[in-house]
Amino acid sequence: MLTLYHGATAVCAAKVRVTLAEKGVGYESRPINLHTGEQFDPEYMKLNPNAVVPTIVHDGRVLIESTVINEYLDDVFPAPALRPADPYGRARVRLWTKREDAIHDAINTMTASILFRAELMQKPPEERRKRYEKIPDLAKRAKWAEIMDKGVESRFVDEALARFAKLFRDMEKALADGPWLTGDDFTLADIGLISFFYRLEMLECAGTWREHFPRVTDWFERCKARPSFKTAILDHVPPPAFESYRAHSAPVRPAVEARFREALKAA
Ligand SMILES: N[C@@H](CCC(=O)N[C@@H](CS)C(=O)NCC(=O)O)C(=O)O
Repeated sequence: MLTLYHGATAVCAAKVRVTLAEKGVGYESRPINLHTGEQFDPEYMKLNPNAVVPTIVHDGRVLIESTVINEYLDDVFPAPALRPADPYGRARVRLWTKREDAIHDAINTMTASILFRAELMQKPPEERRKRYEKIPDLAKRAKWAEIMDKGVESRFVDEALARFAKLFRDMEKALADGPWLTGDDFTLADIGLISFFYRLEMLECAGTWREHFPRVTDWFERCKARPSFKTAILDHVPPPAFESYRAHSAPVRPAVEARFREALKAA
């Protein structure tokens, strides 16, 4: 029995849903509403003390951290394999998945500064602070406080854009050797980045990757053509979310894109 605690648009949870979909593994769905703060429910935090999704419970055993969960799922549901059998091949996959926390942090910076901030600014300061004062990780809490104050002018946005620029360059290079990040086979390396790219697309930010990185652009189209993209990502995003993401990003998009071009020069 497999239970997945996840959020509809939560990109880390989507990583796990893609793996489950690729393997055809069903699960009991436990949605956690991140907007209303269900992640801070003490009962949920007994499972995931970081107050984040995803969490799985498999045969009574709890596991957190999307990258670790994906490796676990690949071990316990071996077909189809999402990592090569040989140690060197597995290490090459891990070189990509190791970066996912840093890239996720950058994705979170963009979403928080463009979308969450706009939503929270409509609330009184006291209520606004409550949203992030419960975050257990102090560095993440400080980042949220700065983003609420400065929005896309925050230094965290420049750091995020620099991470994307470096990632896109590295991906473009790697994709010269095959359709997927580690060569001929679709692996956890690819899975770990799909929902992040989709978030960037929804926010329409750093979208100039399409101008500069044709192989990355084609790679993302290949990812979207897989049935798992629809069942694990698209089907979970409520249509109003698209409108909301686009509407909030429109006013800041030109400035963000300009700074992304600067980041590309330095990457
Ligand atoms: N490193 C963690 C990150 C999990 C994470 O931050 N999840 C986000 C959604 S993508 C979340 O639950 N955020 C809730 C919050 O920040 O309050 C993982 O990969 O599982």
